[in-house]
Amino acid sequence: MPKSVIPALLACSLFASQPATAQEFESWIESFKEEAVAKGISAETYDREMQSVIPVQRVLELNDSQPEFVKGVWEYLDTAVSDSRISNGLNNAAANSALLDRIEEAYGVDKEIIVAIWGLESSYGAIMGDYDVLSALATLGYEGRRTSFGRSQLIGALKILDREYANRSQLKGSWAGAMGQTQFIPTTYLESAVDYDGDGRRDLWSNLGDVFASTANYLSRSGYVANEPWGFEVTLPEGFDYALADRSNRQMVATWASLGINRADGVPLTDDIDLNATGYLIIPAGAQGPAFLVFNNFRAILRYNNSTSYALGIGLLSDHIAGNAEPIVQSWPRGDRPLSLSERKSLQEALAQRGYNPGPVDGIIGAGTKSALRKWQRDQGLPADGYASSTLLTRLLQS
Ligand SMILES: [Ca+2]
Repeated sequence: MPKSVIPALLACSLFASQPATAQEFESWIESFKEEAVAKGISAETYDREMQSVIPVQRVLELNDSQPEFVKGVWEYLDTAVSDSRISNGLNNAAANSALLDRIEEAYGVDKEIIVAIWGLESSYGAIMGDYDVLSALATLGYEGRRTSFGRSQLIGALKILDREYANRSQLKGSWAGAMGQTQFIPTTYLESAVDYDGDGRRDLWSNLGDVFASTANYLSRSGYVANEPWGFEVTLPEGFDYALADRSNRQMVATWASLGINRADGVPLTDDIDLNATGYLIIPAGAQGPAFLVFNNFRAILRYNNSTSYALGIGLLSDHIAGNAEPIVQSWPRGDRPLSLSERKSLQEALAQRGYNPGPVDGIIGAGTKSALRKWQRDQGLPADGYASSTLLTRLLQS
């Protein structure tokens, strides 16, 4: 086989100002072969598939970008659980009800959750990404802040081809290598994708049996249990200690009930639920917004995408698809907004200047910053929710 060659035109357009870099990319593709072969990729597959791989400028740009502004969780949910996504979800669930019933039964994963993930990941198969996955992952693996991710996923993508689970022409996805109707990265695909219809292929692009079964299988492996709630909105009593609303603070339903927490829809917290089930509280927009008590299935959804907004979007959308959605009672603080990256750094600097130790000034609101913020809030007589909003920053800077 010929050595890997970057088509000259594309290489020029990408590295026009850095002619040496195209050569370096090509050399890297050649040198990476040894690692790929050591990890079980046949030399034939590597040579055949990697000769057409090219670096993708847009992938480099997206990999480098750190967004300055963040959406409020309510803005995210406006899109994630929009009227059109709900009605499309109901239509798609109805059109595939027999298949979804079989897969729900086989995997022990509620079909509404599968449909909600399908809806958020690709708008029910409409938007799957059309990057050549090998090129996108080779670009990430070559340089930048995700080389380790890019390289391991590139090996995974090559394994998919080596084992003939899918064709190269099918291997399209997002700029970060997420593929098909429920956006599996290659290693997840290898671990959890299922050939449900038994044709020898794990077709996450066009076979809905494979798509739904793979998603259910992944959730099941992540600890999902059928017929248990993902969570629901709750009301907190006057004077509640918001520091208890923390992912690490998992308590039994009976304990939360004893603290005066109720379901927002008026149903007693202890009705129709295992009192020993453990859950934690989330307040995604701080004390001014709604609170939710979430359970093990919420954590399984987080294994799909480790974002509270995402998991909440899946849970709420699934309730609509199941036909048992309750309106959110407490309103979101739409008049306020989350902090931008530079404002988050200002917050950390201001806390440090005032003797509260938020850790490094990196713009990441982690446990250290939240803890420092809560201490400052307590000293100010404010609810200690650790939520960094625009209003709070203004008040902090004036203190
Ligand atoms: Ca199949």
